[in-house]
Amino acid sequence: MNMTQLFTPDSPLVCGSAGERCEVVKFLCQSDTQCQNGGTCVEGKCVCTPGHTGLSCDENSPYQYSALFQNDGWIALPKSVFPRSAHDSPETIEMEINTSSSEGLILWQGVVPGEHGKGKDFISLGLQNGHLVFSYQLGSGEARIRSTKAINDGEWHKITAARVGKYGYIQIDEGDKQHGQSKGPSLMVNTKGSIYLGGAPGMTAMTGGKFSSGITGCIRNLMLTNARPGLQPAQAIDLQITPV
Ligand SMILES: [Ca+2]
Repeated sequence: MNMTQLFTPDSPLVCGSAGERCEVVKFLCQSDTQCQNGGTCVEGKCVCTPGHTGLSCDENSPYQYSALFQNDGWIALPKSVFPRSAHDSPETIEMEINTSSSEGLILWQGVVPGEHGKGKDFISLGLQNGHLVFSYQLGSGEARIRSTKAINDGEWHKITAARVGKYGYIQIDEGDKQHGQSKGPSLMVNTKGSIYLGGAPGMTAMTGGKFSSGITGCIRNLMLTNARPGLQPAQAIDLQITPV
């Protein structure tokens, strides 16, 4: 590694009571230039770009941050990758997508396979007539937020979908945000199922008839974050994660 090793007197180490100096060798970055391959230095820690890992982002990552979907193929991610805490903590879905599909399921979390999803809590991203639709049901009525522009032009687009309780918005490529909200008093999304990308098993039943096809295209750099104190900066999710 081509970097400075810093001594950090305030690192979390149990020290003796005799007042001896307690030090541990630990890498702490101080600027982005210490993080290789385009990584950024956030609070002393290198946050690596996709495909790189290690304390200074100098190692190639064994993880897969992009996936190609076709013929109703899908990926299941364990629900633990998207933890939910309080009803008032913001949760954010970010990804880049490249598709020519006009209709289809991009992301779904709701019931477990075999259960019918009609009327049950869910959170979803999909395409309708080429437009992105962010939809969720918290228990007392759905929210449906649709992008003003179509995104199925075969180019890469960055998608952000965020929600705090019943209030949500979507944003495409740093453009204007479209806001919306769900009805009624419910604030929590209560979902037991895995997070499905690109499609889902038994899609029509699972989605309560909302989707009958997946998308054809690529998704990369998926990030699912739930703001809680002490949460690390967002990292892209490994799309080779073992299905559950
Ligand atoms: Ca609920």
